[in-house]
Amino acid sequence: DSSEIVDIENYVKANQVRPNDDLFGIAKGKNVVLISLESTQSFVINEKINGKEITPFLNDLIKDSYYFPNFYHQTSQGKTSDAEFIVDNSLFGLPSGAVYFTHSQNEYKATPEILKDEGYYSASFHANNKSFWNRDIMYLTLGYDQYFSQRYYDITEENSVGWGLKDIDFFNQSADIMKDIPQPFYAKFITLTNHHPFKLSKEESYVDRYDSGDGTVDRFFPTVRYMDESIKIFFDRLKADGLYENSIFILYGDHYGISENHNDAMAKWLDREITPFETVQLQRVPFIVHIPGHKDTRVIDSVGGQIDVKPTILHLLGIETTNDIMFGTDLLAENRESYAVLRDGSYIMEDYLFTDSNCYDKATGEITDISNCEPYREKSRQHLQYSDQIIYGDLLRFLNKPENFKYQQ
Ligand code: GP9
Ligand code: MN
Repeated sequence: DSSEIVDIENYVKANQVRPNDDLFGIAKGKNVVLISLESTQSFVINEKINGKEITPFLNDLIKDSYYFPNFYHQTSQGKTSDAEFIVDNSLFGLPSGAVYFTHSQNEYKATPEILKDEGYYSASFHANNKSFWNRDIMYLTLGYDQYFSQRYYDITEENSVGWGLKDIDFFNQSADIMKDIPQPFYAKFITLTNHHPFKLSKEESYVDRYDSGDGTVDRFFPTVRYMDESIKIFFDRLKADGLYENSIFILYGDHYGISENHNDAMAKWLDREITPFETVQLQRVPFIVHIPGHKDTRVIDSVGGQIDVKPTILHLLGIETTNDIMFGTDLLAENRESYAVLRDGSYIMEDYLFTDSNCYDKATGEITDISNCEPYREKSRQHLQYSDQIIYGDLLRFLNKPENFKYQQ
């Protein structure tokens, strides 16, 4: 009932972290270009296959950005849609099923809705059927003004592979569409070529396949490389079209591409056994914040996750979040705790990692005394439980309609 939200609100307010004074509002009024990197895990960043970089463009971009090597995806069965949900709401997806399907009629206060009040227009660009993951319905709920789905793209057999339109064609056609959208905008681009089964012709591959003998893992490298190229082309287009300077760029990996079924091939790639500890570490996905013209760029090692993206973006745009119910904290805030909890209850601290009822020392990857993981045990349980309670009970409706809601009943 409505009293539940009071406890949660008190908890969230007591745990808020002050934004970074130097960075708050640094991108005020700028466009936001949000790019979902399909199935991209951090283990490909700054690595080579047969002497060639797997992500040359992202590797360069990182040098001119804030880059977070210890950023985790927090998705579950809702995959890409869970990532979208977490990023836009700073709430977790559900322990099973996809919140995009099961709770699309709830009240939320997602980033597009918040930005609408600041004069922003929001759109999502993705060349798949509009109802996939129930996006057409959920985007309306989340406050998107427009969904440029499959039917807005010219898709032929020639320019398609695997799940659909190839990323290079997707970004080229998206850039055409962008010439006509209002500014400032919050625009999300969901890539697709680097999706299982990672199909791509040899002629279009910029790097070799890996040679583990596990086809899924072997094909993953060329499709990641292809996606990297598509983003380079997109950036070049935005520069040519005069949109680059006026925008900030937020890139995130949506979820793992290589499941635990491929541990043997991954052990070969990493040259070590895939223990439960390594499995959690493999849930790291790239997170890059690129602000054109901004000179303070660095690698930020602290632990974070998709839940932290919303406050990070809003604070860069100079928007206060003190009245929002969020379970993440601004990744650029100075007093932020280095921490992330995954949907399965695993959690990662600065020096320790909890998974599968064991506490691991991150420096060695060895099991250590469980008491080392104790400090974040309750918090981890609480965050997931509160977030679920909000979604199952549609509790944000009590906050979004303050005129109908009395705190003291
Ligand atoms: C489909 C794309 C991929 O539209 O988002 O979905 P996934 O299987 O990764 O959730
Ligand atoms: Mn995906």
